[in-house]
Amino acid sequence: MRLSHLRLHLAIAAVAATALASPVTAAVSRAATAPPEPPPALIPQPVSQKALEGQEFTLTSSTRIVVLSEEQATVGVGTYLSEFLAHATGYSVQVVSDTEAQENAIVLDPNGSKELGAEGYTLTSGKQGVVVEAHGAEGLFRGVQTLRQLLPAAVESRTPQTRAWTVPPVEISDAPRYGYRGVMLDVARRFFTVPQVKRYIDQAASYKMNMLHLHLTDDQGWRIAIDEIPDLTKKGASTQSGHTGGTDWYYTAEDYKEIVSYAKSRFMTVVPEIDGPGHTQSALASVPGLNCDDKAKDLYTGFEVGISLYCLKDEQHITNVSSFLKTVIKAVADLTPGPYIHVGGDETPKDTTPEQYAAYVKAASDTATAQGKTLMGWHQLGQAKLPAGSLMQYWGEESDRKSIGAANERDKIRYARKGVEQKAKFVMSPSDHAYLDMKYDVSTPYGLKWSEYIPVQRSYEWDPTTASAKLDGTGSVVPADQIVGVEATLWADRAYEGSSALPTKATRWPSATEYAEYMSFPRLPALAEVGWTPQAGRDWKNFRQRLAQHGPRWTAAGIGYHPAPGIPWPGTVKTVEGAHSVVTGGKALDNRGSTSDGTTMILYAPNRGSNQTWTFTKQSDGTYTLTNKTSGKCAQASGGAGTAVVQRTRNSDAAQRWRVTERGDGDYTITSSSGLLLTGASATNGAAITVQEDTGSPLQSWSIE
Ligand code: TNX
Repeated sequence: MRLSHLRLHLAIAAVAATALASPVTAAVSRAATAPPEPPPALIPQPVSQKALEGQEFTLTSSTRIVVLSEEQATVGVGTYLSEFLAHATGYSVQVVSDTEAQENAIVLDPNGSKELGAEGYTLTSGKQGVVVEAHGAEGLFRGVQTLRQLLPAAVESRTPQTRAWTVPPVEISDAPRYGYRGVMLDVARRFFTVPQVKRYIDQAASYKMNMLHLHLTDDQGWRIAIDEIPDLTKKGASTQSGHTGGTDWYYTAEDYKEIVSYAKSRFMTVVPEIDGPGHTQSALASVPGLNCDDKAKDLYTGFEVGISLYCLKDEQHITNVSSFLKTVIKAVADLTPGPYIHVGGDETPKDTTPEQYAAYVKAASDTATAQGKTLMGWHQLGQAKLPAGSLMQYWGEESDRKSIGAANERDKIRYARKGVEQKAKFVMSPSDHAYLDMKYDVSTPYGLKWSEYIPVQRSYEWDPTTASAKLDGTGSVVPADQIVGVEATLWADRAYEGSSALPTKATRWPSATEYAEYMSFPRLPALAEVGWTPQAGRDWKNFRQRLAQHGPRWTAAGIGYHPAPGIPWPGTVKTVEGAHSVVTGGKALDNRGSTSDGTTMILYAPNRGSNQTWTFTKQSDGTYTLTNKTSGKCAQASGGAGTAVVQRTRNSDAAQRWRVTERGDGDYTITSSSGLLLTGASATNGAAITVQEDTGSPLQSWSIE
């Protein structure tokens, strides 16, 4: 083992060195004349990445995948890669187990140093081939996702394409920031079939997500068959939000096992959630003894939250609930190899007493613990006594953070604190960054906006270590050493068109996949990078460039993504002329919705509403007027440096004429007729807009979207 290990290192070094040294004339002369290739657009951004000199690797029909192990999981990564490549290349790339690296090969070496961690890897490519090295199969799988992104976008196609399959010469060394990087599907409000879940697993795994949280039960449906309680699915699975009459809107044990094993083949762990004591109408409608009057409730297909609660008012009913949970949680735990059982705990009705809540958490945690599982739940669980090592999922937002340190801290903050005191670990899912069911902006057909509109930039620009801190980043409620990762949650309460209102008979309901892809792409890749890449390695302007290059990959893969504004998607021609949002520091130029003359302009959370829509009209001198869609009035500098920008009825004043200049990073400066720059005072809601000398401030750099 030691020897072959050493030989292998030599082989890698040889590949790299040859790549560096090989004086192939064609490559050198091309390098001398052609502009340098842009660095490959990798998401998540690796920890370190270096372009090598020399030639690219070209995958051909004779390339082999050489796995330096006979272990099943490791060979499985080779087979996975071969099957993936077959679709677009049409090649059947042979997978062989061997003890040495070879040329014209993709070498998968699981014998790398332990220091790489379970998910870390290195990848070196050159003319001779590609070597991915990791400490075990999982790291190889993550590295293979990187290799996928080094190949041309067409490799994502499901049908054979004719073209050269090249990998640029690079050296990458990588490992994740966090060990828990999750996605959640709300299969309760909207049922996802097994193939739909598998498709989402593939998409999430391609961005190195490693946990799949299935929200299996809620008011609107119960989605997992429990042998001992057939009514749970016979009755409880017949509904979903807005719909009745389902006969197969649930997973049989076989279905669930199929999901678990498919996820495992993509190195994702399934986290099943059985929500309670609220969000339980589907159970209350199926099992009479869970209700205080021992009568089954009606099924629910509505759109509210906080409407239901297990009966926890007396010993008898606490016993009923406990034995129900024992049966359910044992059945689910038996089918789940992963360490976690998520028992919900969110949004109980207002009159729920602390005793009732505690009785639920005790019943749920006792049985989860008895099954050898780690308890997971929404942060509300912190208010009750938790077993050691529990995992909380924090979903507070900016308005909660504002209350930190005040006499009356919000519940979300108080409960998170109590979880922290009990030494729980945390997964961060702040609703105003990580909720994939929030609309991007006013024009998003699906989803909700109770937390915030979440444009791509907002899903990207946050740091888990300050997601529960005061707005200035201090006083974090959840300390960094108790954070294990992040999760992107795709709720499905409102998975229909026109979702700002309740649905009607005429409402169009997209397929679960159509909904999932539109809401997740491009935000899932953004959140994947939040979980994987060190904070210091992340930058929005750099990310949006890389993200744009993934559009063609999604098109090739048939992913129905949202071509969000503000991302320089290839093939789209950018014009300043026309209607735009104008964004700096993640906030948009906003006229406060005012129609009056003289109103001062501000920055506000982007929503692409008419108050934030500005029509740029080119003047004969090359400058532009900026006309607001709500008021029909033009942005005007009211005076010299430091004075406010206001809106005024269109006039011939030079103060309404703005010069728009590209900065070279995709953003613009917007300059008044007196040579002063449009400037935001701070990246906060309500911040003033003035004209200022060029100070180099990032709030003088505008994205015209
Ligand atoms: C709140 S956040 C919920 C869900 C809804 C979601 C909609 C949380 C733990 N519970 O029941 O689906 O908002 O955005």
